Amino acid sequence: MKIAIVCYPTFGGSGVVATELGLELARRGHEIHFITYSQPVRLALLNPNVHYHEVIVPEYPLFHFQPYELALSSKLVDMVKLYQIELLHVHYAIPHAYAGYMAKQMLKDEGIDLPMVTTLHGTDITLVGNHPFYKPAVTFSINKSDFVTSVSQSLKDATLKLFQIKNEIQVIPNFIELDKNTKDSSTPCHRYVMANPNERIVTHISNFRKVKRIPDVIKIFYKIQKKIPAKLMMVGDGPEKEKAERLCRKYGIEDKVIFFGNSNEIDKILCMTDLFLLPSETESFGLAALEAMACGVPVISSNSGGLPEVNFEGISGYLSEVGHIEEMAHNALRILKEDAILATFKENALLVAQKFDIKNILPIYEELYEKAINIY
Ligand code: GMT
Repeated sequence: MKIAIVCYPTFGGSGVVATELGLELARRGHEIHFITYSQPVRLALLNPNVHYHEVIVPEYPLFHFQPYELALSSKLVDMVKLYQIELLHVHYAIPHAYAGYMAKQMLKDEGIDLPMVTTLHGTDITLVGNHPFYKPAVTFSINKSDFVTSVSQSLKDATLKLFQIKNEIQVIPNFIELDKNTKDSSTPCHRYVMANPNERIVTHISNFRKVKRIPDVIKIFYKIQKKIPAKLMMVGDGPEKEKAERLCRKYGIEDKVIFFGNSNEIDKILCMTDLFLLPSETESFGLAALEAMACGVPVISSNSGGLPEVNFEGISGYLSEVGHIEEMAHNALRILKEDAILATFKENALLVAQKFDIKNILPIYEELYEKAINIY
């Protein structure tokens, strides 16, 4: 199949999922065209089936806001015609589903009809899309998509509750390439660089937005390191990072917390990690938690959104009510204190992650694409 994938190219989960999906589809022989404003961070163009087309938005002083949707839909039209693309798969409703619909309409005018699949990722529904200024356009573009998927049951429920949706929403969970971890396991894990042998390593990875509750991460770690020797690795960048650094100084733990910024070497960081913290206000899925689990790292998370669909209570980690720092720290210590308990949680985390192996999830997307193309 010839498929155009529209996504955000940044470190966010939706872009990562879209990129990994496209790369795996390309490995399976499909022709994949990524269409976005810069090369997706995890995109390796080493496969002849992978193409990347940059959406360029010319700057014009009249525009206070440059019209990205217009440039994207025009690019989609051009690329569909040039490469005879058979299907559009847009990740994140805003503004991708809207631009995709416009492209479809323009193409229809030229006698080209192709299906569009929209995948909802989370904040496009729960935070941004739900804003009254966007809601009518988001509702419209979801309803005009030929097929709609959501990354968790929880996100599906939220979408149906918040929007007037006429379409079926198919839940297709996010996935992980487990083979990659086995392939890379020959790379040595330089744990000794980050911590002393007696120290546990706790990690958080995110875009440091408010929804991630970064101060909770620091507060939970503060309680952990009071009881056992430990280090905290904070990976990612975003608006809450500076506040987090200040909080570490306030608690006097700055020498135990390492801020890495954005990294392309998540696997190398996770291989050293004993415990992953994700105390978010909400997560439609929590891809970062799954990535940790795939490296055999148990997770302490909040019990909100799609997290209970990924992190299994008492098995791959523990879940607490949002903001329940005391309980999260207590559960973290339950996992970290004894080697044998930690080893069991690590094993279980990996077992749960296997449920989300890309090998199980990709055929579901392929089946959906085939159905969509055959209908058209
Ligand atoms: O977590 C973020 O703020 C980034 C956001 C995104 O759009 O990239 O992540 C969302 O999509 C991910 C991939 O499907 C999910 O794993 C995240 O849980 C979801 N984030 C939220 O719902 C807050």
